[in-house]
Amino acid sequence: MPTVFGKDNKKKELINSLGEIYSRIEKEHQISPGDFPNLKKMQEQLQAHDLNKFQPLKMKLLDAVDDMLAHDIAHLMVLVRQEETQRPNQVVKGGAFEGTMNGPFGHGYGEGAGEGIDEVEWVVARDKPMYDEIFYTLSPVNGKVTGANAKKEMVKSKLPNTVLGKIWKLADIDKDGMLDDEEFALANHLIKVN
Ligand SMILES: [Ca+2]
Repeated sequence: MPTVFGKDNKKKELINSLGEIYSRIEKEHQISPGDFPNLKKMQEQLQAHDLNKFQPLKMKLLDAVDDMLAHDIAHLMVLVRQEETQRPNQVVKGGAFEGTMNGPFGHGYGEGAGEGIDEVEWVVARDKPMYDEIFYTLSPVNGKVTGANAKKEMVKSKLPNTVLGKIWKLADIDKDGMLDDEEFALANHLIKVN
């Protein structure tokens, strides 16, 4: 889990690997090195940039994305594949979806849980107003919707319960069993990319 030093470490990591990132992007998109900002200058700018000024949403999402990339996406994709091949459900305990393994979620499935993950941060931010509108129809109390209410909305996706349970675990960042507007937006985004 990210620590209080996470932001500084992230910055160091980014600065140190910037050269590598450049060459990877060059290869992947066939861009000539001359089209990039000067490496040294860019590193200096990053050094001077205070990542702590990022909005909480961004930092939360960065952490969540880190987490996903680290282990959850792989797991999620395995679950999706299992559903697609009609193999027996794997038991996943996940917040509001706990104990409802045999609910009416028989035949939803996705295509590539990893799709769009690189852009998850800005995509979520871009679509947030849309998710907010849904959020406020779910009777939030003190800025949060209950697991039961969020679930009512999430099951409309027709995704299998195993996958929704996993998404719930990813999206309920502070693990309080409820979703605030940012967590709800993240949950909806994860549903969308499934
Ligand atoms: Ca929460």
